[in-house]
Amino acid sequence: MNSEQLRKALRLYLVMGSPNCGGADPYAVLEAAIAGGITMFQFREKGAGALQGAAKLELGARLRRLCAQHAIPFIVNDDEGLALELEADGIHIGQEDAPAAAVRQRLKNMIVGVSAHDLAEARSALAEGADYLGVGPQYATRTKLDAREVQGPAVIQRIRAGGIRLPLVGIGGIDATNACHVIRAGADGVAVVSAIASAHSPREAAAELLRNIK
Ligand code: 3NM
Repeated sequence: MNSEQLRKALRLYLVMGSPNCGGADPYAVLEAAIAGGITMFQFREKGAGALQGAAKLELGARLRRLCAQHAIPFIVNDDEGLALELEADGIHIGQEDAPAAAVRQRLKNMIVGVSAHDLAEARSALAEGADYLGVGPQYATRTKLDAREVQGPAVIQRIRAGGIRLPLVGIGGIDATNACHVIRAGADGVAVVSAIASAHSPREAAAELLRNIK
């Protein structure tokens, strides 16, 4: 996938694992979200009640197949072994995870996404070979307990003004009411967890988000 294809795929990026689905079946949530129009998916099985070991692998494999059937890029959060095992399209790593340059080196053919919180981190991620950036938290979030201070879309403007043209998504507290501000600040797309995964209708939630960022 080239950079322009990746930019398009990042438009509406669902990030989730079973703890984010409020008791609903993650497979059904992903199926509905795909029907609603999500363009990329990240398997992030983290937090209280997250599956481990074989159960995590099994769920990942089912979600991976579903994405493949619909040509939705499948990204694994922060676990190189799992990304390889699931033949993921890519991996997403945070500032606290393995260094991006080493991951880039080991997973040559995968999409490598990196979380960046300011221009300096965006510059190092670019230098280390990141394919895209996740920038957050844009707004207050209850999904990631160790999220940093809310930055607002202004951080995306600063990263773009600093000359970083890498494909980029905003993340953190994004929903249908505020997604347009993230796009206007210079993001190629929005990454969301709860706005879709905990919605009464993930399909409608995805469709509404998409309408608001067109
Ligand atoms: N990363 P929700 S915020 C996974 O700031 C993640 O890097 C963040 O969840 C960051 O869409 C976040 O429910 C959670 O607010 C986003």
